Amino acid sequence: MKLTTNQIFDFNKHEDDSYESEIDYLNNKFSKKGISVDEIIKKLGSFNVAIPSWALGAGGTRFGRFSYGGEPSSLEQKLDDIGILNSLTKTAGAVSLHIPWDIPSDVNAIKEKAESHRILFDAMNSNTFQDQPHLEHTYKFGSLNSVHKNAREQAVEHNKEVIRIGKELGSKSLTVWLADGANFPGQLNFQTALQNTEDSLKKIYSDLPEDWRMFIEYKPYEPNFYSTTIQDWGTSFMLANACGEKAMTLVDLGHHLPNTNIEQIVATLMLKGKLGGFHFNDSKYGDDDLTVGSIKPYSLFLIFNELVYGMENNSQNPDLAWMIDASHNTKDPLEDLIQSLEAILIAYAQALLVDRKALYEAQQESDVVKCQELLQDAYRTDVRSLLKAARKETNAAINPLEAYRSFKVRKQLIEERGTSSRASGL
Ligand code: LRH
Ligand code: MN
Ligand code: MN
Repeated sequence: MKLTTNQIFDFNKHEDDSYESEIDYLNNKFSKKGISVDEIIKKLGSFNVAIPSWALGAGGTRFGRFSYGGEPSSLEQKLDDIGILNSLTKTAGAVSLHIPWDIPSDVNAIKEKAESHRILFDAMNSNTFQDQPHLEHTYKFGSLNSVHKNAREQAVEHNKEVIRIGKELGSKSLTVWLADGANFPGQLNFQTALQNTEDSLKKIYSDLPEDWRMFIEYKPYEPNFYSTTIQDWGTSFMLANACGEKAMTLVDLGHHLPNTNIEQIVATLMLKGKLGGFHFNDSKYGDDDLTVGSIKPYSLFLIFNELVYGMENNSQNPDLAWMIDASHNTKDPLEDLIQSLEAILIAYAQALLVDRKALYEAQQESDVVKCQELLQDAYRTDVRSLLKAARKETNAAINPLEAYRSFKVRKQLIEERGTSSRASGL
């Protein structure tokens, strides 16, 4: 199924337009501080986040998986789902594919399908954390870090193959996340594992086209519970530096130990021009992959505060690749993604409202109270009217979640695809 511009237009006609007076209020309040609400609306309208192909089906845990019905069972259908999200929000104009979960059988047909929904191919994800039926060597004890040369070579080859597929699709980046590590002390020689990883990454990097980037994702634990070879941003940063200019660190919000100051990591990486990409999600305990902004919205705001500062001040850091990396068991996956997109834009809008000039002055005077007040003044502003205005201007649905429900999208998807279709992925 596909949502048409006319359907969205008709939906918007019946929406309450009282948000416009809220914008007048915000305009009044913030123009006095030299902050243009119109500029913010423009920035929100042009913000785009890639949707991971594995978030379109119901996720699961090792204890079970509960299907939602109407799940996409092919890459084409996944693109159709993202098309729906993009028509509703105009913020989801890209997909991030995972190979081999999403190997296109007919590249041209996939490209055509993506074009018909105006979807671009964002970062390609390689997968050396699972064995595949046709593979000769197992990744049970590691891939790029393996003590077995054959497994390392196979994993390097796989990443090169992902680059080849990505080139055909028009992608410009590769994300490498490794599960490599150890479950028990003594299992691995840490130094050899790190050195093998570096050498393998350099081999992959040598195949990277000039206009591509390679993102190195870190994670402290899971599936290995004693050590992970690329465990933190420092290790990723070090490896990216060893590879070269086109290699950068990717921050996944769920890949930190509790209470890690992620916003400070963002600031450090942007200062050094090495923040490449972002995986948005939220968590209470570990890599929970919950809906963005559902647990710690203030942290998300503080992270965006650093991202906005970096985007305005760090020309040494290239444009960031934004992606959602969330999936779970109990919500309609498309509704969940709409909520995540909303939370991202809210945090972004609030960060754009920070009075940076006043903050700079308060910092120079070490006025700690004022500094906090300035950040919280932005955070406590209800910016949802700005999102609505941005959506109206881009011909998206003013209220995407309501529109999704009023169009009965899930019901139609279930009618088309059945209740037992199964999306590939986690
Ligand atoms: C690992 C991860 C990584 C994978 C995805 C499926 O936890 O965040 O980005 O590619 O999940
Ligand atoms: Mn991730
Ligand atoms: Mn993860």
